[in-house]
Amino acid sequence: MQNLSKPRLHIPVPAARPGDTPDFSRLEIPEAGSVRRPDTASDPAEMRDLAYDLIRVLDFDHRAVGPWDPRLDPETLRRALRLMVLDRAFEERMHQAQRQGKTSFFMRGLGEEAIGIAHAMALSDEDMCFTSYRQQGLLIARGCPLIDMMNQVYNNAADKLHGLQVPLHYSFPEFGYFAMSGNLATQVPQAVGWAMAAAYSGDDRIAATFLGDGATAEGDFYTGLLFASVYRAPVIISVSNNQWAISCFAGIAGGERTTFAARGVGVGLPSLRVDGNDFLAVYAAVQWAAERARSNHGATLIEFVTYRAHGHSTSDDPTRYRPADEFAAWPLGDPLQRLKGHLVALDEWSEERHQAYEQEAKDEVRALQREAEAIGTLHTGTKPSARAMFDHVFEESDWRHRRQRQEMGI
Ligand SMILES: Cc1ncc(C[n+]2csc(CCOP(=O)(O)OP(=O)(O)O)c2C)c(N)n1
Ligand SMILES: [Mg+2]
Repeated sequence: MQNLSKPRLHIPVPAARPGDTPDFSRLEIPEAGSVRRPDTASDPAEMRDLAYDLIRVLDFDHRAVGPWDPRLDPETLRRALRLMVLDRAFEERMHQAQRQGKTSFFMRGLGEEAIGIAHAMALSDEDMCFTSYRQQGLLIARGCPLIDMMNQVYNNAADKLHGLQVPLHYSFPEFGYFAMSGNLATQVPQAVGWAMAAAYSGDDRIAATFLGDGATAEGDFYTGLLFASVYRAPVIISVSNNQWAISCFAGIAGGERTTFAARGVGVGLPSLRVDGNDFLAVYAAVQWAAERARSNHGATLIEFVTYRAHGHSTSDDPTRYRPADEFAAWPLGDPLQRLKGHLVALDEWSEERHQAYEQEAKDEVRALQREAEAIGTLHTGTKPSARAMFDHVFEESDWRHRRQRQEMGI
């Protein structure tokens, strides 16, 4: 037998590299309001089309249209916008602090703020979240004190995690924020298992978990999806497809031939694909999935199509692998500007109010930052004691730890 043409590997390559004109022509953007909204009790087999479509509510004229419009009142919309502004101000300052050598590492969710914040607002505060590192807005929206987050980023003496975790790998169980796992996608089986345990023990809370497009390539993601589907676990699995996994474009994780939402179709999960930069669409999709989970119809997979506007982390230089002006060319825009545009069009917000609130948010963050830095930063002030390495990890101390502690004299 002779092959007609020899098998050759296909290596996906991004549409544009540094110096090229950004090219997002592969992204099909349907009209806002054009995607149907099935009943939350629908059979997943009858809604497979939604995994390949794109749910949008805000059109490019700042109007909210179509069946997914969650019809939020202006005060709720203003709250969402203020949270996005505050989140952005917080992340910007912490990023700057890293550049000044005050912490070792930081990551931003610039351009993806709608996702964490809309989840916090559409879920109940008691629902348990298993996040990746780009949903800091979720914690802010749940009222976690910014100073506690800063102290963790600085790993200073007031860090509630005693310097045991990488900066911004928070753990705030009191805000329904499970200890963040740095190993990609491991949070998916954790969330699914938690949701299974909650359902099994008659707890009516649900779980939500977040991962990136790149992390979907991990086996943990598929294992989690399967368990979530088989046992109808009350969990929402949210994929932020921000087009990049550090320097690998989403095609390397399989985003070239099909959608990330389509991964759920194979295991029989209802799967939605949503404009992640449209706060209203994100809110509506999470609300839909939460209602489904609470009414015993099980899990939902949601892909949020968005763009990672900043570098992956402070250890990354995106100018080495993508055009510098890609975010400006991103066809789904900036989530903060889109929500602001909507509120202004409704005559419920103005440029003056926006500037005033931006200033207020920056001042608040700056004042808290001074407080946190007075306690300590990476190289200044008081630090968690070295002994903390042995405490807070295991419930009961092991003989090896005792010996190591003796060796260190602490
Ligand atoms: C199991 C595992 N493999 C690799 C890494 C290193 N790593 C950290 S973030 C990252 C890229 C993740 O990209 P994506 O899932 O798209 O999320 P994003 O950073 O874009 O939000 C990689 C490879 C890791 N932390 N864990
Ligand atoms: Mg990514």
